[in-house]
Amino acid sequence: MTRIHVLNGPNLNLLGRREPTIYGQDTLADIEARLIAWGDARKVRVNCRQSNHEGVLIDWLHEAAEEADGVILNPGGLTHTSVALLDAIQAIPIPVVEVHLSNIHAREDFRARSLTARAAAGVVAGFGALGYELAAEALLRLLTADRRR
Ligand code: CA2
Repeated sequence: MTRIHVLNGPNLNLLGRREPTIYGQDTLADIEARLIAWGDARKVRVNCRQSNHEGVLIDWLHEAAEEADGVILNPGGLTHTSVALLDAIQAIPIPVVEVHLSNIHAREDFRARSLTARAAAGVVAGFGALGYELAAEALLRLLTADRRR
């Protein structure tokens, strides 16, 4: 069975409760429930976690290398600042797909630069909550293609 870990970073626990015009009305629990249903329909085990702490996200990336086939990661604001998170993504041998609810290229200049994307297999941005399912689909195809080689 394919195993995907979905990791969400700082402040994403607030989704659906503040700033709905930027980040949409779905809560993180709504998004996670849809991803789990997506996985159930495809025999993919989806494990979802959120932390406001950089070090915890790094520990979870290391753990994913042992326990998952791939990762979907929304690093939140750490996207733009965290060399440590970039190092952790680079250090693990499984693909990481980066997701952003908003189109980070259409916002403030500082959001257009993603440090973490440098190590990502791909990036989905600007599709709101749907982006997580698009990322899951892309990751699954990547993993399936990998296995055929
Ligand atoms: O668009 C995204 O998914 C972001 O990763 C979200 C981050 C932001 O710093 C990135 O530039 C882009 C912010 C997450 C904060 O989430 C909130 C949700 C509701 C209310 C307040 C913050």
